[in-house]
Amino acid sequence: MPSVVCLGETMAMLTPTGNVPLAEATELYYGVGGAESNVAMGLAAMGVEAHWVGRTGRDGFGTRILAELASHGVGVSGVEMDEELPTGLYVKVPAALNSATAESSVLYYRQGSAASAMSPAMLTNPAVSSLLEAAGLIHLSGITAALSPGCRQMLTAVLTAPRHGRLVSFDVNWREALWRRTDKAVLRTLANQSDVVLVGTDEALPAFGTNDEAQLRALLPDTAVIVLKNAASSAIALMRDGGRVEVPSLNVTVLEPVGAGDAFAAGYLSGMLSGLDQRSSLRRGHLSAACTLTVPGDRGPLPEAEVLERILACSEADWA
Ligand code: KDG
Repeated sequence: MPSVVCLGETMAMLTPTGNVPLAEATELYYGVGGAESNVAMGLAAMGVEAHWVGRTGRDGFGTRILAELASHGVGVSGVEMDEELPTGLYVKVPAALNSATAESSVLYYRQGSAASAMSPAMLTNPAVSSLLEAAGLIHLSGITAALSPGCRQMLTAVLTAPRHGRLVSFDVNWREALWRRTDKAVLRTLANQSDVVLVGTDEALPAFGTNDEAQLRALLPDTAVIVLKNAASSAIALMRDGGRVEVPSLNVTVLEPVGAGDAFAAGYLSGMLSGLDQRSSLRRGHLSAACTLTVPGDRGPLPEAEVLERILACSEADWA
């Protein structure tokens, strides 16, 4: 199976333990989080050779991130550690504590981070360029586009370089807090240069100005597919040629939603890379997302391979 490079920022993550508000917390759980590296870990768990490429500070957080990713089987040979700039940090305030919104909220401490200094220059680092050249798929996200002008230029450089059959997937990963001062029009351009675009129905409107299926399809180049995810009900693969495949979501009790989109991406992309059709790839996406939705962390463990195959073989009527 082809290897995958997931390119973006990974941060240290802190979250209160014991279901108390941040202001009263005395203990914080310390982990790592980043949309693209979550996808890399999800892919590695499914047997895909996956690499995370990005930048951290040469600090304890950076060292922890590298160790954590490596322990999940993700390649980190293309990671740069900045001697001066710090690793980004985010604080996750779990859903149960946000009674007003019933959604997890995040506080970012990533402005001026080592990853925000990514630019096209990083692609010329020999360790990075060799991974990119060998990859069958490069996975990007809209988060990176919001980090800095250099990050946007780097995404453009990846997307406009000769592909030689290499695919690019782009998860919009709309993060309201990151787009307040940046023109989001770039997201349409990036989607238009990608082979697979993943977007939530709740993200499509702020990111693209529409959640109409025909208009979303029109954003894509001829050969591309856009996967429109409505977390609670279904995921729909929309092909540029008019094809449409819809698969209902699994009915699970959601404990904590952060990371489920990344898990979906990992499941869907692993299906695609294994040569599965859209329906089977979407089912893999849902199953992988369900494993994350039902745990408090950003990543849930997958069932054993044999159980996974049995669930995937069930009829869709049995999924609900
Ligand atoms: O998708 C999960 C991510 O939101 C989380 O891991 C942190 O990458 C992150 C971000 O920018 O919000």
